Amino acid sequence: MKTALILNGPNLNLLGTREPAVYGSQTLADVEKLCERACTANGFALDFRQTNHEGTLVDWLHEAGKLHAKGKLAGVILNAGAYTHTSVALHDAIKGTGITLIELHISNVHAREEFRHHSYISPAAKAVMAGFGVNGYALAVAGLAGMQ
Ligand code: CA2
Repeated sequence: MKTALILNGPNLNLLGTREPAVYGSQTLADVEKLCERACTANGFALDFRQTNHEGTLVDWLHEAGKLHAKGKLAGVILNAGAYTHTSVALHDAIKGTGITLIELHISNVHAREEFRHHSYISPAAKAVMAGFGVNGYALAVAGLAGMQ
């Protein structure tokens, strides 16, 4: 069974505690449960993580590259949070790994502040999902299944 690696970046540990109008009222633990169900339904093992540190995300993407090389990775779903809009390091880490990566945002970043319109992740991603709320995670898992 291949693994779906779902990576969450800075401040996503605060999900459900503030800004419910933008991000909904479900917590990150709720999102993990939703992802468990979606992965079971699609025949994936789930590895679900969150960090507030850019370098840790880079390390996890390198780990994903090694898993991919061994044929054990279905793909990565990455909500890089605010690093989406700033991080050349994440762009570089994704490029060249050969991994299938779906960029995910809970909110529709294009309907928000201009600084959220640019993504360093998009040019290195296979697909981009934004604006479906936390249900976007389940949709992305189904999308990943369709890419196998
Ligand atoms: O819409 C998304 O998923 C974002 O990736 C979320 C990031 C934001 O910087 C991106 O532009 C879009 C922010 C995550 C912070 O999440 C919070 C949730 C609740 C309370 C405070 C922050």
